Amino acid sequence: MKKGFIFDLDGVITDTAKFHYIAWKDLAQSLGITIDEAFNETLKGISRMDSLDKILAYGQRENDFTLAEKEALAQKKNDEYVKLLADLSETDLLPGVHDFLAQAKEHNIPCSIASASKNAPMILEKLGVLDFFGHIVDPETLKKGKPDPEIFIKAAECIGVVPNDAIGFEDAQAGIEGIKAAGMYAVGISATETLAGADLQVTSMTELDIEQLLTI
Ligand code: B16
Ligand code: MG
Repeated sequence: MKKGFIFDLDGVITDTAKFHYIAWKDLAQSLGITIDEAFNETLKGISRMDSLDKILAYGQRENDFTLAEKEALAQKKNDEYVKLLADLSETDLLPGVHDFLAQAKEHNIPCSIASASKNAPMILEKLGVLDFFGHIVDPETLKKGKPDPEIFIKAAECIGVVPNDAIGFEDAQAGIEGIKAAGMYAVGISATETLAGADLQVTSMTELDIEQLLTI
């Protein structure tokens, strides 16, 4: 019997990747680097600073900036990203998410968020689902990002569930690897790519049967 659910944010609860893309593309352009949507795919689930490092390396500009300059660039990107989120609302929840969270609440299943995003609390509030979560892991407290299992282990611990009794929901390969390394059941959510190692893959949350999942 499963006792807790751990959710990634971007790509699982809502699709913020398109806004990350616009903000990174503009920043990269200002540095003379052109990125496309395929490159943006490689940034999913990756922290803000690691994303910047990947972009600079892609444009062969990795040795051109001090740490302070890179922090300013990351801040500039985030300022634009946050502006793009201004109109985010409940209508931006991915299909089936609200229903699934409401059912989890009815079953008294605690839920937490394991996202690399420092903007997660603000985004969840705008989406109107913040109250469904007992805990949001602060990515600043982590030693390693996904695919390391640390974030998932913390997310389970904070809602009082042992990893073996938890189910993790992810849209990125690195996330699925982290969930499995944490010793949890992994549900992959993607309509476009096959997530290797997922115990179950669906194209959207509308396909999930909570009663069935709980008995796994
Ligand atoms: P922020 P997830 C990740 O979210 C995004 O997929 C990734 O593109 C982004 O760089 C990262 O959050 C950090 O976000 O700049 O808001 O702190 O998939 O882990 O929910
Ligand atoms: Mg994601």
